[in-house]
Amino acid sequence: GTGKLPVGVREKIRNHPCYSEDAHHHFARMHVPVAPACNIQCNYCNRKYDCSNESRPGVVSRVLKPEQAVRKVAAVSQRIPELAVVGIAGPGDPLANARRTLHTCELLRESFPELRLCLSTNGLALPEYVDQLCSLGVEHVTVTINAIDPAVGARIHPWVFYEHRRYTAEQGAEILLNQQLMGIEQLAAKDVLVKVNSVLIPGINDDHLPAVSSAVRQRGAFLHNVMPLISEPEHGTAFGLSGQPAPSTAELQAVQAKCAGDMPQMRHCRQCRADAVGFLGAEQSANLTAEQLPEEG
Ligand code: CLF
Ligand code: SF4
Repeated sequence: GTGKLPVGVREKIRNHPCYSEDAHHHFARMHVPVAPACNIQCNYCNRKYDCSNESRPGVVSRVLKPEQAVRKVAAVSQRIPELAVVGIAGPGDPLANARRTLHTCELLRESFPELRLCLSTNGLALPEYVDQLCSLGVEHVTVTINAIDPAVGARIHPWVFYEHRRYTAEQGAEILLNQQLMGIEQLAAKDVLVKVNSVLIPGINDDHLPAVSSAVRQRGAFLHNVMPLISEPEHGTAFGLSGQPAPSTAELQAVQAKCAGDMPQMRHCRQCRADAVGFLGAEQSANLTAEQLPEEG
């Protein structure tokens, strides 16, 4: 749990439904899907669906323009007064769409200064944007890190697109890893609360995630969220087609328990869609779709 954290941090996570398990019954979050593109390839991703780092397969999120996102936040905050956090989590990578993402943050900061801004990224472009994210008041960032060894990373991320060219295999995985770790350190130095998500992929990184946990804790992340691979053929490409199994609940819990020696674990993640709205896991408010919300105004 998060009980051992310093008072200042506890205050900052008090009403964030993902960062505080206690908060998730009382405070709601919403995602605005403003980020369609991605700058890496994950073997568990199908670009037709939402970024699997933070989401599950289903209906494709309709991408919103920044101004539409602000209107949606206005509509949701009227319906759900407990709305505390607005996150940008896809359907691609928020920082591979930096202009749209930063503009959305800017508009939200102006219109809804009381809402917390949250971002989830694969981390490849993170060091480039740390300063801007901080000056826009983004207080929470999630970085998805599935491996701390490029040899393991290369089995999960076959390529990254970095500084105008594509890097494959271990070379790509190493660039991704270095960028992720640098980004975490920079954010932590600026008191941004960094959570790390890891997708548990049996046979690929299950034994390896405790090492990920201790490495990211050393860099200043303070919460680790080990999420199960969603093994549905339409969701994954390489893994899905080769029949890569999803972990059982027992396997997931065993890995979370091993990682818990190093840092607090999130165990209430719902693997939200990039357009999720409402309380985590509360069926009555679960995920109003864009279609249920007014298009304008
Ligand atoms: Fe969204 Fe993610 Fe922010 Fe939460 S979700 S960007 S940290 S506001 Fe939360 Fe959903 Fe799990 Fe993400 S339950 S998938 S951890
Ligand atoms: Fe897909 Fe997200 Fe990975 Fe990009 S970071 S390839 S959108 S799962």
